[in-house]
Amino acid sequence: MTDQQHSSYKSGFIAIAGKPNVGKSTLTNVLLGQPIAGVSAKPQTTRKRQLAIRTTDEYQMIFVDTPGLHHPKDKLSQFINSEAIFALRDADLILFLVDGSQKPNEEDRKLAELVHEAKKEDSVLLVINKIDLVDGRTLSAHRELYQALFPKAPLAQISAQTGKGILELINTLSELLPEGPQYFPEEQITQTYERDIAAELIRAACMDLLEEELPYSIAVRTDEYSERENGVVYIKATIFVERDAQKAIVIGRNGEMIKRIGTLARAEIEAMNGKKVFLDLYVKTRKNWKNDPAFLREVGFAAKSI
Ligand SMILES: Nc1nc2c(ncn2[C@@H]2O[C@H](COP(=O)(O)OP(=O)(O)OP(=O)(O)O)[C@@H](O)[C@H]2O)c(=O)[nH]1
Ligand SMILES: [Mg+2]
Repeated sequence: MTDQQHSSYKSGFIAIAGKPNVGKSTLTNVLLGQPIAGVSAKPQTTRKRQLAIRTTDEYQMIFVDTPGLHHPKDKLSQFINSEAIFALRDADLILFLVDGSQKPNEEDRKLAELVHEAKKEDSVLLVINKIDLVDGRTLSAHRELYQALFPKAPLAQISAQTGKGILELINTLSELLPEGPQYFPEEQITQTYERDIAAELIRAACMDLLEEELPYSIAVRTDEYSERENGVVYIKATIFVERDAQKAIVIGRNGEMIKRIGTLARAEIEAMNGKKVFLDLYVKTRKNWKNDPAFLREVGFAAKSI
């Protein structure tokens, strides 16, 4: 890098904020070009802040995928909300993501209020996602309602699923980024270890395949993550549930369900690390783990800053 380039280098933390299920983690993966964040069709998939670092000769964008804010019921939920709030507070830019296929609701409004309270309205970019799901007229009606939440914010419209609008979004972000240093080495794409990402991808597979409330009772711990001589990554992981009845469901009749979870998770992990993966999954019951601080630390919910 030349000195001249260096003086105008841009960088910053961009928090991807939004209510549960609007597509924050899908967008994070698209912006990075590979899966590092767990995605599922159910809300409240993401529990921890995760960085996705995109570095070029001109800029370094550090995206922070956040959990969608929701009503706290236990120690785990308190942790999840604080993760989102810290990310908002520390960000240079807030990418406020909404679901363009629906009108704004109370959750969108509450979150927008939090952003206003944090006096961050000048650093917000409003991004309307899921435009592949609606026709033009509905979209423009919804857009107006969302713009009322942030009247001064620049706007982008995307589909994180099809990739539409993503290049334009990146261009807009690069214009909004402040000048700054390259915080992370250029080959670093996240702050999380592959073994922790693997646990998140396994949990997201559980969330996608299991019905009703059960996914919210799940925690995943990677017990072993090692590369064998033949280049295959061996991963041993334990899926924790809250009750024995849930354990039976996760395993399924003749082990059918755990097999499906393993197949889906393995494909995602292989896309993440670019290697062949052997995945060895176990299921255990751990009563009331959501309120057990020692266990929460064990599965990575330590109150640490990024
Ligand atoms: N049709 C369509 N679906 C999308 C799009 N973006 C995301 N989705 C889907 O929306 C669902 C939720 O996506 P996530 O990325 O997990 O959402 P999130 O905002 O991270 O959710 P939480 O982590 O629970 O807060 C998944 O089923 C995605 O496949 C999009 O542009 N179009
Ligand atoms: Mg998410």
